[in-house]
Amino acid sequence: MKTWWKDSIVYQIYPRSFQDSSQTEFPDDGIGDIPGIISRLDEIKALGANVIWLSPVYKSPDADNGYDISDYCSINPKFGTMADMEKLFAEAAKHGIKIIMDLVINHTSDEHEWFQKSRDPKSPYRDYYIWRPGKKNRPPNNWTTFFMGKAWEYDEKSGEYYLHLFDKKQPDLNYKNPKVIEEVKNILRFWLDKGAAGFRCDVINIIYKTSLDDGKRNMTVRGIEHFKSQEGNHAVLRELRRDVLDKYDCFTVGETVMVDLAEAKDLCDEDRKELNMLFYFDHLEVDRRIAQFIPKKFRAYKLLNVMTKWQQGLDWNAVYLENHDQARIVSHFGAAEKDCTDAGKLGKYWRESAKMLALFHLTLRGTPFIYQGQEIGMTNFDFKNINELNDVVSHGLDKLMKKMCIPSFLRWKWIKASSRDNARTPMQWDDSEYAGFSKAKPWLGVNGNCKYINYASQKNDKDSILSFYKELIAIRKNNECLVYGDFIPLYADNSLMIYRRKMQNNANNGKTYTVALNFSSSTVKLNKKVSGFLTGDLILSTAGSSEWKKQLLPWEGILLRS
Ligand code: TEU
Repeated sequence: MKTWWKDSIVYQIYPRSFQDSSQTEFPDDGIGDIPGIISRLDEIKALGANVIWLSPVYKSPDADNGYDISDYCSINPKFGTMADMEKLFAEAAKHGIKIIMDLVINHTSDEHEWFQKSRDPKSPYRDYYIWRPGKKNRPPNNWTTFFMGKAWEYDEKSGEYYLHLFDKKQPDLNYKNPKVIEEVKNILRFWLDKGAAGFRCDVINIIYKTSLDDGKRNMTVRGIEHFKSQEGNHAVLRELRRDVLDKYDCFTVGETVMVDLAEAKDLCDEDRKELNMLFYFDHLEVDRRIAQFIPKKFRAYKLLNVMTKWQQGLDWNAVYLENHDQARIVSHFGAAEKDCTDAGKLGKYWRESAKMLALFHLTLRGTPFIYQGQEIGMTNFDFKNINELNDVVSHGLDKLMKKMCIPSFLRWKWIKASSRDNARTPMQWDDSEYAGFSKAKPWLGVNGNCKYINYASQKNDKDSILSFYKELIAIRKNNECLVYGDFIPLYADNSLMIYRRKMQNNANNGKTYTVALNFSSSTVKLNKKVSGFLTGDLILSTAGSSEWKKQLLPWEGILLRS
């Protein structure tokens, strides 16, 4: 079934790093803010996006940059006021842009009033969280967190431990308590009534803890079998949908950790009425071991296999290559730093590979989510050591690896490739000292390559990555086959990938689109068998080729229509 959110292009904003302004209580403080976002709505519209996913702007002590919320219905003064937020909804609407909010309800901040009250064992808020006595001076069970280390923290005042699956400043809420679900419903209503068009739901498949028994041995998160995609979790989602979400014209996209296809199908099956779509991680882990930390060789056929599984397995996909937790895609799958002839500068095929990845992203079936800076090919950061990083996960990982006696050069190599700060450096608007992001020194270092990679230099350049994104988004908007068509894999090897998009029952006048992508720095000559898949007219080439010559240039991608 067609709906507006399936036809949409979503743009994710990480407010802290998007645009600073002089118009908050903390003017020009090197931290992005809501008035800053308002000042950039023209750019978002010009890209062709019509929905913004806003990472958290709520009141927060910022132990995890806003993913630790201390008041769901007020705005962090660093970002502005509720009046600024209301203005953002109104101004965005004038630009034809809707906004979805980040819903972080697995946990709150330990500074949330509910948690502070719950520290008193007699408080009616006690059961909002998961408190348990220790076992002979040890935590209640052997679970570990997503951020490394034990999942329980002892609280002197309470004389008991509380559960936290992320940082110790992020205590988990108790979804066996109906009062917690009622509180969440009120939060949903509050934002929907203000004009939100839906929610991106943080770690939404782990909110319900069925039991607190010890977990099995596990290299990543111990205990996960007791809280991943549990029946109770499905029930909570159905209740939120039935009592609140279905009464508004809105959608939800769930962030689902370590989700498998069967779980995902249940979570976003239209008939079950839980989520509308979800983010999975498999495709970004095809060249990583042990979740996402240790790199291994990229193989295009592995990526095509994973994409085929999800594209065909789910009725509707949320398609993304970047977010605020991931490495920049042009550094990860692309060639931002490869074949570099001049130390400190960009790889020879930075631009080509960024365009090729755009072609990949925007020819998948589903709703595309573009992360700020992706549209200009922003790369991983250029920090020199761990002290320049802010991310709690990078610091936790460094500590853990130190304990395991992993040498410092290896620790840095792995953290460099996977750190969440890769995505969090300030948006590069121009080539000035702070990249046009702020007048003051930003909260996190600006990438030195803002001299070459910035919005201003790409805006009027027909060959830029930005122009390519705009062109492709426009093509996609006018061709429903690129949005709704089936995904059909045709061929892949170590570096080449070919697939087709085709409407069912020959709708769209039987037209199909075929995409061929070269994930390598070599020209690939295509033999008869492979070039046989590539039929039709050349619509677009990332290398600007005007005809199709049975070969793909380094990092070239082509789109054919037949
Ligand atoms: O992320 C969930 C999550 O699993 C990731 O944090 C993952 O563990 C991490 O990226 C490993 O590098 C969500 C948010 O997107 C993230 O920013 C928050 O820190 C986290 O939840 C807790 O709210």
